[in-house]
Amino acid sequence: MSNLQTAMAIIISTFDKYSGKEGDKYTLSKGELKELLQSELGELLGKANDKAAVDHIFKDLDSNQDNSVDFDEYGKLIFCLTRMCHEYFTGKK
Ligand SMILES: [Ca+2]
Repeated sequence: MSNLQTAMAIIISTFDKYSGKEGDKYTLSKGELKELLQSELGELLGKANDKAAVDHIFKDLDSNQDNSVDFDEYGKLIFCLTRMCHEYFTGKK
């Protein structure tokens, strides 16, 4: 598998790992999102421990406001973080 295919597989399996914990197994509840952010992105986000920050991220991602983060909405998180890293590494910002 190419690196990109590996990355996609990881993005999918990470979603599944947390979305299956409680309630609807195809979406992330706020608790599940919080756990994902802390366990998988803690170093990158730093303040994911901050409840207000988690609330803010959750609200931003939940664009259809059904109080859960589905795979499309999770995709936005991944893309935003990837773009942030890209800007960081290319020195654009
Ligand atoms: Ca949603």
